[in-house]
Amino acid sequence: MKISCKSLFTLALLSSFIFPASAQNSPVKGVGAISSVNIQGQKVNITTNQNAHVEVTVYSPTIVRVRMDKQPLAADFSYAVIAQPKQTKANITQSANEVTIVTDSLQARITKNPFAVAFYTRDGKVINQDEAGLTTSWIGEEVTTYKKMQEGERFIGLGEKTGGLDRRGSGYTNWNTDAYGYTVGQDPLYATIPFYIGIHSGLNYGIFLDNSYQSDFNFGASNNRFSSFGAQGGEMDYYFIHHKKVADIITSYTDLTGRMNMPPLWSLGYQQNRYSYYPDTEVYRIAQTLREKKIPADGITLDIHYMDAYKLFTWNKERFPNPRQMTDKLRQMGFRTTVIVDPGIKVEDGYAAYESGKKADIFLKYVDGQNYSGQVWPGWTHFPDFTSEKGRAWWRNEVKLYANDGVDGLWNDMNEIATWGQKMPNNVLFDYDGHTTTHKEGHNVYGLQMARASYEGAREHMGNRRPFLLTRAGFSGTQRYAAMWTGDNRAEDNHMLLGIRLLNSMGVSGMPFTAMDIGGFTGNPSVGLYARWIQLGAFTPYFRNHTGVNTKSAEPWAFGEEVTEIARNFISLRYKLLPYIYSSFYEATQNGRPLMRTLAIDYTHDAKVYNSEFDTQYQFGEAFLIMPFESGKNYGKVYFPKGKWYNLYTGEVETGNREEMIPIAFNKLPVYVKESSIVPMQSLIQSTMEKPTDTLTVHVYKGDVANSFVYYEDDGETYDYEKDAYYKRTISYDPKKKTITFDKTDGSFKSKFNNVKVVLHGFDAKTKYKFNGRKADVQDDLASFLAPISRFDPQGTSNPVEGYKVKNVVVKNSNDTFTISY
Ligand code: NBV
Repeated sequence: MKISCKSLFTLALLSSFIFPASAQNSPVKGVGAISSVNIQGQKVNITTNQNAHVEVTVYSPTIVRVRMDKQPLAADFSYAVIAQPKQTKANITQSANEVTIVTDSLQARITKNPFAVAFYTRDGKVINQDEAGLTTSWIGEEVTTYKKMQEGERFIGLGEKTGGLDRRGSGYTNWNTDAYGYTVGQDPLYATIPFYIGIHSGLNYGIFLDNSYQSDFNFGASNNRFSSFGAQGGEMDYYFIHHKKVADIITSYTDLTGRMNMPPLWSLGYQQNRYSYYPDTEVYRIAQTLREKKIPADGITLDIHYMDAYKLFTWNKERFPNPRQMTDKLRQMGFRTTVIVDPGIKVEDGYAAYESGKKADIFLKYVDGQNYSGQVWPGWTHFPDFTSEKGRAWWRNEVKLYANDGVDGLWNDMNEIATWGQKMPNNVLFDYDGHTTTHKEGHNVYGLQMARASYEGAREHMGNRRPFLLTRAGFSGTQRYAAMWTGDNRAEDNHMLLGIRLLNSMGVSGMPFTAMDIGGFTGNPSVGLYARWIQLGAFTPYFRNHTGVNTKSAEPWAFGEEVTEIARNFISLRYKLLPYIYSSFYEATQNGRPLMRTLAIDYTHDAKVYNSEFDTQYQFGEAFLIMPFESGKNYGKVYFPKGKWYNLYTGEVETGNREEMIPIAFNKLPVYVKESSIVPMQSLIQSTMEKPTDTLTVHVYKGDVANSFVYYEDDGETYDYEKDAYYKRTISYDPKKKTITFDKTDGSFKSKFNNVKVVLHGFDAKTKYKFNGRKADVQDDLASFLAPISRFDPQGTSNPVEGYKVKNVVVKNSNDTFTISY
C-alpha cells in the first residue's frame, strides 16, 4: 500500500492529538507507556518510558491505591490515611498490552501504551476509567489524572463545598480559606476533603486524592470530556473504592481515614454561643435564662474575649476572675464550658506561652530559620508547627490550663491558617513529621494537626472525661479528632439552605459530626428565618447557635414569645430524641454513616433526589426525613422517595416515589418518619446531667420492610465504654413474622431505663398484641412530639394538644431477648 506524504502528515498530526502529553517538547508531560512491570503480592510496580514511577496496591477487595510520580516514589507518609493494606486475594497477571488485577469485588485493567487505569465490575461493566488520550500528566509540578466522563455520571461529596448536591458541571479548589461572610457559591471555604463519589449506570465508586497541596477537582466544568483531580505538587496518590452501595463506600473511606470517637453526651445537647459572652456574670445570666425559660441546654461557649488581650492560654482576670469557680458553677447548673483556641501566639516578651514556645522552638519558621510572624487578633503572632511532634507536645502541655480550669470543650478557630492579609508566604517551612516541606504542602493539613494536638492534649489532661473538640479548618481524617462547623455564614435564607447542603456533603465525605451557626454569623436574621433555622438546628449533628460580635442578640428568646416557644419545642424534641441521636452517633463510630444523610446515600439512583428543588432534603439518622425550606413559605414542593412516610406530627402516611405540595407552618419544620422505623426516645430533661425517667420509649412505625436499629447507651461521659462498659442491643421489626424483637443486650453497662414502652404507629387500633407469646397489656397513648404554641390559643381558653392516638405496650426492660408480636 502506498502511503502519500499527505496521509503521513495527517497521521503524525493525529497521533500528536492523541498523545500530545507524551511528546518530548510538550509543556504537558504525559505519564508515557509502560516499560517495566514488577508484580509483588498485592502490589504492582511500574515504570514508564517517560520516567514515571507507578505503584498500584490492592488495599482490600474493594480498594485499590494508585501512586505516581515523575521520580522514584518517596517513603509512604500520610496524615489522612491510617489503614494498612489488608491481606487480599488478588489475581494479578499481565499480557503484552495489559496488567490485570482481579479481586472478589472488582477488576482493574492497566493499559500499557499509554499507561492508563480502568476499573470494572467483576462482570465487566466500566465503573471508572482514565480518559484514554489524557490519562495522567504533569504541567511543571502540577499533576492531574483525567477520567472519562461516563454517560449520565453524577458526582457528590468533596466535603465542605458550595453548589448543588450533584457537582456535575462544576470545578472546585481545595485551599483552606478564612471565608468570612462567604457567598453561597464561594470556593474554597475552610476545609479540604479531597474525596468524592461518582455515580452512573447503577454503579458507584469513590475516589480519594491523598495529597495536601492545593488540589483541584473538575467534574465536567468547562468541558464535556472528563472529570479530573490533581494537585499543585507532590505525588498523584489516589484510592479507588467500589461498592454497590454509597453507604459502604463511606465505610471503606472511613476504614482508610478513620472515624469519630463516641462524643460526650452533653455535646449533643443544645449549645449557646456568641462572639462573645463576658464577663462571667453575663455567662451566668445566659445560663440562668435558659433554665428559667425551660429551654434545655448543655453548653456555653466562650469566644476570644475571655482571654487577656487575645493571648492564648490566659484569662482576662477582670472579666473572669476565677475561671475554675465559674466552670464549676456552670456545671452545677448543668452546663459545660467550651473555650475558643486560636493558633496565633502573641509575640510579647514575658508572655508565658510566647516564652515557652520560643524556648521549645516550636514556631513555624521561614526557610532562613527566622520565626514566621503573621498578624491576627493579638497583633503580631507566631504559629506553633502542629506538623511536628515537638509542636504538638508543647500545645498538649499548654492545653492543661483549660483542663485544670474545668473546661470541657476546645473550639479550634482560625486554623486555615487565617492571618490578616490572608497570604501566608510559601517559603515558610513545615516539619510535616520529619518530611520537611513548604507552606504549599503544609497549609491544608495545619487545621487537622491543630485539632489533633488539641484532642490529644485534652485526652491527656482531662483524665477519663471525654472532651469535645470543634475545628473550622481540616483535612480528610479530621473526624478522628473533632467536629467541624462551617464558619462565618450569613443570616440569610439561602445560607441556611446552603448550610444544609454543606453538612450533607461533609457527611458523605466521612465527617459525621458537623454544625453551622444557627441563626447566621454575620447580619441579623428575620424572626421567620430564625424560627426556621432553630427548628432545623435540632436536626443537625452539633446544635450550635452562634452570632458575630456586632449583631443583635440571637438567643432563643430574642425574637419574641412565639419564637421562644418554637425554639423550646424543637430543642425539647431534640432532648427527647437523645437516645436515638446517641445511638446514631454510635453507628457513625462503627461504619462512618453520617447523622445527616443526603438522600443520595440511600436513594442513589433516583434522579429526583438530585433535583435542585429537593436536594436539601435529608435523612437525620435512619428514621427521619427532613424537608428544609426557606422562611416565609406557606407551601412547598417536597419529594418522597420510595416507601411510606409518616408525618411526624399527625401520623398521616404519604406514599413515596412522588412529589407533593405541602403546607408549611411557621412553627413546624416538615418532618416525616420512614416506614418500619424504630425510634428510641426519653422523657424531657433540661440538661444531659439531669436523669430522664426510667422508661425508654421506643416508637415503631408499621411498614412493609423489615428493619433493625442498634440501640446504644453508655455513661456518656468517660472512656469506660472502651472497656466494655456499654449497653447495646438490636431492636428489630419484622412485618412478615409480625414481631418487634429486642435482642439480648451486649456489654457490662446497666441501662438507665428500667422499663420499655413500645409505641405503635400505623397499626390498626384493633390489633391484638402479645408479649413473649402471652397477651400484652395494651394502653391508649397520644403520639405528641411538640407542645401547643400559644399563638394558636391566644385567649388561653382551649389547650389543643397536638398529636394523634396510638397504642402502647409497657414492659420491664430485661437484658434477655423479648418480643412483642401482633
Ligand atoms: O473568634 C471570633 C470569631 C468566631 O466567633 C467565629 O465563629 C469564627 O468563625 N472568629 C471566626 C474570628 C473572626 C471573626 C470575624
